[in-house]
Order: sequence, then C-alpha cells, then structure tokens
Amino acid sequence: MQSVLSRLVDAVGPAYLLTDPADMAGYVVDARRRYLGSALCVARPGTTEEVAAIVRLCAESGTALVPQGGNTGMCGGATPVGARPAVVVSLERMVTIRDMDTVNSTITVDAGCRLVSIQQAAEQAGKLFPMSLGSEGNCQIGGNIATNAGGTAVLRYGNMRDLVLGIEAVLPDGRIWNGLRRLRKDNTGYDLKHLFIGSEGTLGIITGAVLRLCSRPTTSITVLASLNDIDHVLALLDALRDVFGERITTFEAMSHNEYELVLCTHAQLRDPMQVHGSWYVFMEITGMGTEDPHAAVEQFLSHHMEYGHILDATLAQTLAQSENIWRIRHSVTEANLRAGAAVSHDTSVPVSQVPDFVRQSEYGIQRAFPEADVYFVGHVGDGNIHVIAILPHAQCTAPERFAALAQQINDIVDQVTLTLAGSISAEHGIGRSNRMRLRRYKDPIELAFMDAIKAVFDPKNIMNPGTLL
Ligand code: FAD
Ligand code: LAC
Ligand code: ZN
Repeated sequence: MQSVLSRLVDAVGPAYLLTDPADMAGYVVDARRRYLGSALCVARPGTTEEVAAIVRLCAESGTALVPQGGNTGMCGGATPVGARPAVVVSLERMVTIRDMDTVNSTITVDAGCRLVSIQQAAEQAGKLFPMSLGSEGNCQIGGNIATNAGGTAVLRYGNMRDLVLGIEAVLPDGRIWNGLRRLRKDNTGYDLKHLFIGSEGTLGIITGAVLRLCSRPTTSITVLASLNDIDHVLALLDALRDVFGERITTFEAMSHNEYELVLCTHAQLRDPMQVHGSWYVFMEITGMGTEDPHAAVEQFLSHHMEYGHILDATLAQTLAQSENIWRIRHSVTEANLRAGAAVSHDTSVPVSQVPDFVRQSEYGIQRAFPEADVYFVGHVGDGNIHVIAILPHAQCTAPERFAALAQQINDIVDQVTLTLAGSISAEHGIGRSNRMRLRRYKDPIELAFMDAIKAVFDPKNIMNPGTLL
C-alpha cells in the first residue's frame, strides 16, 4: 500500500510538501522558541479542496494534523510536540481576497491572508478592518480566528468573535463545511462558527472567513500620557469614557520599567515624554465625518494635568510621531524576549479590579522571587493585563529549572486571578502551555462539554492533539 507521505505528495504536489528537516525548521519551532518539535512533513495546500484531501488521508491513517497560520501564537499550539508523527498544514499559500462587499460591509477571505493584507484591502475600499495586533504583519486571519485574538482595538470593536460573520472549514473527516454566510442576523439554531472561533485547531482547519468591516474614522488622535499610579490610570479611563464614549478606540497601559526596557532595547525608538511616571497610557481617540475631537482632547488633557491626575501628555502631531508611540507599545514582546527568562501571563479581571490585580500579583511574585523584575503591559480598557516576571538568565539555564520556577510564578498569579474572579487566558488561548492550568481552573461542567464536543467533531483525535484539551 502506498505510504501516507507519497499520497500526500500526490494531493498537494511535490513542490508544496516539505520533508527535508532544514526546510521544515521554521515550522516546528514556536514564536517564543519554547517548543522544538518534529514533523512527518509540512503540507502547504493552495486550495480548500487540497486541505480536504490532506485531512482525508490523515483521517484514514490516523495521522495527527497541526494547523499552522503565521506561527506567532504565544502558547505553542501551532507546532507539533511529542512522539506522535504529525503533518503540519500551513495555510500560507491561501491568500486570496475572495470578495469585497462595501454595501454589506463584509470581506470574504482565504484563511491564510495575513492580517495586515486584510487591513490594507479594507482601507483601499474605504473601510476599516479594526483588528490590530503587534504581530499583524505575520499572523494570519485563520490563526486570529482559531485563537479568538484580541489586540489593541477590542475596547471599541470587540475581539475576533465580534468580527466574524461566516466560516469555511475542513472537518476532521475531510468534509468541507461551507458556513460562509454574510448575514448580520441568522437565528437558525446552534451557531457552529462560534465553536471554531477559539478552537485552536482542535475541531478542524479554517480555510475561509467572512469578516465584518467598519466605517473608517476620518480623524485619529494618538496620545501618550504618564501617570503616578495604576489607580490614576483607571480614573483616567473612567473620565475619558464620560467625555468621549465610543470614540475611544484604544486604551493601553504600561509600567515604567517595561517602558524603559522597550526604549533601551530598541535604539531606533524615540522617547516622546518630558516627564516620566510609574505608568504610561497609550490612547487613540477618533472622529467621524466632520467631527474633529482635537480641541476636546487637548482640553481634557490639560484639565487632568492641572488636577494632577496626569503628569505629562503628548499628542502626536504627525504620522511619524504616532507610529513611534505605537511602536513603543508593540515592541514589548521583543524587548521581553531579549531581557531574560520571561514568565508572562494573559490575565483578565473585571476592569475595576485591575489595580488590585497589579498590586497583589506584583507583591506575590516579588515576595517569592526578590530577584525577579515584574513588568506590566496590557489592554486595561478590557481588563486584560499581561504581567511578566523576568528572571536572570543564569537562574534558568536548565529548561526543567525554568519550568519549575514558571509554575511557581503561575500559581501566584493564578491565585490572585481566581480571587478576583478573572480568567487565566484573555486573548492568547491555551495551546500546549496552559493545558494543565485549564484543567485546574475551568469549571468542570464546561470542561466536560468541551471534551464531549471534541469527541463529536474528532473522535480519532487527529486535530492538533495535545493543544487546548
Ligand atoms: P498560529 O500561531 O499559527 O496558530 C495559533 C493557533 O491557531 C494554533 O493552535 C494553530 O493550530 C491554530 N490555527 C492557526 N491557523 C489555523 C487555521 N487556519 N485553522 C485552524 N486552526 C488554526 N495575540 C493577541 O490576542 N493580542 C495581541 O495583542 C497579540 N500581540 C502579539 C504581539 C506579538 C509581537 C506576537 C509575536 C504575538 C502576539 N499575539 C497577540 C499572539 C498571536 O499573534 C495571536 O494569537 C494570533 O492570533 C495568532 O495567529 P497566527 O496566524 O500566527 O496563528
Ligand atoms: C501584547 C501581546 C503580547 O499585548 O498580547 O503585546
Ligand atoms: Zn495582549
């Protein structure tokens, strides 16, 4: 009988099936270089039918499949790990914008389209696709859907779940499910697409999507402000919402040590602040049509500076200044990678509990690990804070030692999260890194239903085994 490998070559063509370890190297290591796996092969299909053919062959032989988008995920879910031979299915060749319907405000795309390409296509059509992440140049929309990505514009436009109207996916038995509906309203029973959003490649391979487009703001104001403490950050958000409401698209915060780390690891970035504080807030306020909120924003900032809630604020005057400010925000992951052995979290708590979360997690980590540096950055407007503990490299040369320390830090942060009724994963997902934490903290009823749903879709457990569940 012909081997799976040679039948896969027939399915996608020899040029698009990689088997040489050197060619596969970039596909078997995750973005944070924590998981180095090996694959039977990397398949790079060009159409949904080719994806279906690959999945059918793997289903027949019980071979594991690992769907891979841009491989920028933070939890190791896109790379194969463990002894079971796996086929990595990279969607990188599926990059067609299938349809643009400006009246319906939708765009229909292949799952392999990079997020930045969709943003650009929307812009060319006079529309906005609002999802925005530091990884937008590399991540793919299929990966964004599979992780239910968040990012910096969730406050105004919601996360990926709020932006998807339809999905096309190849199911674990090789059938193609065409759910590419372009409807705002469809109340015909259980909504399958919502199961695929956040499924992390465990229910099937997403091959296409219909996305919601938004109206493009005519004015966009970027502000960077320094503040004394995290309570002032929350007070500022509250006050800003009273004045600007839905016009606030982004409200992000960063601790001073993280801000310094970014600037000292990225020499090309300019520090726009005159007066520094313990915290920085990155804001974006927009206007539609003839509306120009510049004067109102300036008045708001000077009022809050006068009363001492804000130490200093800079309002970007040019595109270059705005880009510099956003690059500071988006360089955090890279800066942390360079700084030491980072244990990072993706916690969400009710927005009002953010100050308690910051204080309690910092206190807990510092008490147990006085040698650690504790940094904070995140989407405060969504109650989603990343706490990052960076340990000296020397302490973590052995991977087992690092894993043990990381677990202790996780326990500290998770206890605080639990006390404040939060979630251990706000936007990055579970992947391979957080499976044990999911088992520990997720409601047993929800876990039982998740296991049952997985068994219905994928009884042979071939779709991304070892991720999420
Ligand atoms: P991958 O990493 O390739 O895959 C992620 C998971 O989705 C895996 O389980 C994989 O199997 C599955 N998957 C991928 N494609 C498919 C598909 N077509 N069908 C089925 N399953 C699939 N995330 C945020 O939420 N917010 C942020 O602000 C953010 N900022 C980031 C900044 C940087 C610098 C970096 C490196 C990452 C950041 N991330 C952020 C994490 C990451 O970019 C997102 O999780 C993104 O959605 C992953 O997309 P991807 O295409 O790279 O997916
Ligand atoms: C961020 C990513 C790490 O917020 O989620 O920068
Ligand atoms: Zn984030």
